[in-house]
Amino acid sequence: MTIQWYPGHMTKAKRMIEEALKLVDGVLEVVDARVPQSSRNPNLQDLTAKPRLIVLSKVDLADPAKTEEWLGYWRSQGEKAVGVNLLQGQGVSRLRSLVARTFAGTKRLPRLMVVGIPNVGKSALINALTRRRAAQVGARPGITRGKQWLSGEGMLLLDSPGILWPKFEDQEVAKRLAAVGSIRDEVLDQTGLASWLLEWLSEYYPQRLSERYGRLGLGNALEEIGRRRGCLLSGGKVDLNQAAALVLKDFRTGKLGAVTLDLSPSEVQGCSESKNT
Ligand SMILES: Nc1nc2c(ncn2[C@@H]2O[C@H](COP(=O)(O)OP(=O)(O)OP(=O)(O)O)[C@@H](O)[C@H]2O)c(=O)[nH]1
Ligand SMILES: [Mg+2]
Repeated sequence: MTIQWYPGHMTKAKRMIEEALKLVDGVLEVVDARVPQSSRNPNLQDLTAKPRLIVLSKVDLADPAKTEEWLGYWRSQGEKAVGVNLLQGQGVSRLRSLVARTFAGTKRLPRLMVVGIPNVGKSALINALTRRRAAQVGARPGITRGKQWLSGEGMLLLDSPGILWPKFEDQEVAKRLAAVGSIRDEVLDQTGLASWLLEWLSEYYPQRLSERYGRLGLGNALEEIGRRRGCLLSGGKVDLNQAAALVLKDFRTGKLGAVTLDLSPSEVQGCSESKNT
């Protein structure tokens, strides 16, 4: 299974972002807390030297200890970083004050572009900051296409389409991004991805798996889950596609617990070097 997804609209979006970056005072880089390292687009980091704040979204779905470690690590590197749960508005006022402090010297209302890979919550963040529902949000990658300035109490915000980079050299990164829903499901081998995820979870979070699906034997976990959950084809064979969709949905909606797929800085050596390329 090789994962690749860099459709034409991303090339266009990247150009649009490059142009818009000239007009802004800073960038809010939205990063998914379940993949704090893998979801940072190396292209975006090269694009601008303007002030940047890292917004770690979906902390409700991530391992809290790892979230704290990542935030602490970035701050120790001189970055500004805040964790948020946009479904409940947690962390949003902290982010607001951080923006106010960071751009206190800017004479006009600071103009910030919200950037990040697909499906990390860029539009949800804009809605939280503007207290409106002007930006379209959806549980699939590739929702935002155009660009639009919105005013958000003390700042002007520009939404942008999620973009990836042309080639995943590290396929582990690609699988993690696919697992959290940042890569279009239609381009994925879902049964391969679900089997990989189950194997990963059985190594790092085994009790979460057994809490959800019961104890799994040494055989094919996906098949066993499919059988237990009644994902069957006529004739009684397990429908692996249906079982895979069920496992991925459970993971993405947090039913397999709060899980972080990337190792934390202390677990990884040389983590200041981007692993995304
Ligand atoms: N659990 C949880 N879900 C969130 C959070 N933030 C956003 N979401 C959900 O994540 C999904 C994607 O949100 P969007 O705001 O559309 O993401 P986006 O980054 O704008 O995506 P594209 O426009 O497709 O690039 C939606 O289903 C949101 O409800 C969060 O903090 N926690
Ligand atoms: Mg969007």
